[in-house]
Amino acid sequence: EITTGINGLEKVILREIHGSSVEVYLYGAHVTSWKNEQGEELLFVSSKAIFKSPKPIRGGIPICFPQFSNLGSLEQHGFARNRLWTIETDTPPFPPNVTNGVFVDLLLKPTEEDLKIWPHSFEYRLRVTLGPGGDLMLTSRIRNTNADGKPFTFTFAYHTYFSVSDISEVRVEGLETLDYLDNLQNRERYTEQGDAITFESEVDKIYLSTPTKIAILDHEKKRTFVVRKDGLPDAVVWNPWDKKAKSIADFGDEEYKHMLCVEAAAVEKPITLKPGEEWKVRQELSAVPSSYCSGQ
Ligand code: TA6
Repeated sequence: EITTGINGLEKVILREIHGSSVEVYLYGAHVTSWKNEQGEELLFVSSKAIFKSPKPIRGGIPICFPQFSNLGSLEQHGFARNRLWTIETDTPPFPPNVTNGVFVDLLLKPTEEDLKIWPHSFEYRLRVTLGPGGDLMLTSRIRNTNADGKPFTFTFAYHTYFSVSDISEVRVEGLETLDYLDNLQNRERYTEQGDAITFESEVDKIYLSTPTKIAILDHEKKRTFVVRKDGLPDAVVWNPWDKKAKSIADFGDEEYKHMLCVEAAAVEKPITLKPGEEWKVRQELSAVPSSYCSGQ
């Protein structure tokens, strides 16, 4: 269903017969809502989010392309998240055939303006799929359509903001003992300790060569988010905590307690595509009941 969202911005609502739903704005191809069959909101969107170009929406799943963070000359996290995407109906089939559930295909191509800041032609197709069990899958296909024979190189992340009851009672499993670049220490390389990650201060880490599956356990809700990713070797974990949150205008002062970003990404090894080449990646999110008790 295509409808008008905040500030007159168009959004698509995907509804699944058992009651789960997803909302994605054409602005930024930005998923802003993912609800389970009980109607619980699983993503965090700040109460101070500004739904107005050129500001990216604070929360949901920003698409970071063609640049993650400040790893290049573009604006922070690139420009795909503050561009107007279009709905594509006659999309070439997605391999693997991602068609179970309900989905919408969104397309982004660079404008003349974009080509001035990033002189490369591309077609970025994003398929947002809500599966029969309420899983949310994002599948990206990015093709180099340069007519000048030139390759291009980019970095990428699905900058997912999960909604959590209380960040101090959340654990992340799957990143133990991995190397990471610490954004709070000049992106120096460290090695993670041996047990699940917990949170008691600002965290901004790019974990490298991570496993396909990462789990985020919410104690109070007895719920585990599972991130399954394909083609995205890195994972960024971010919580601004109190001081940083206060310094971000579109972030409520206390909201850091109720969110955690775990971002499937390609950062350490930028991706290079030759003309005609296509890069296909995906992340699948599920929210399952878990018997996790904090302090285990
Ligand atoms: O993914 C973590 C990060 O790069 C942090 O360093 C912080 O800047 C966050 O993204 C939010 O960035 P944004 O541009 O959306 O405010």
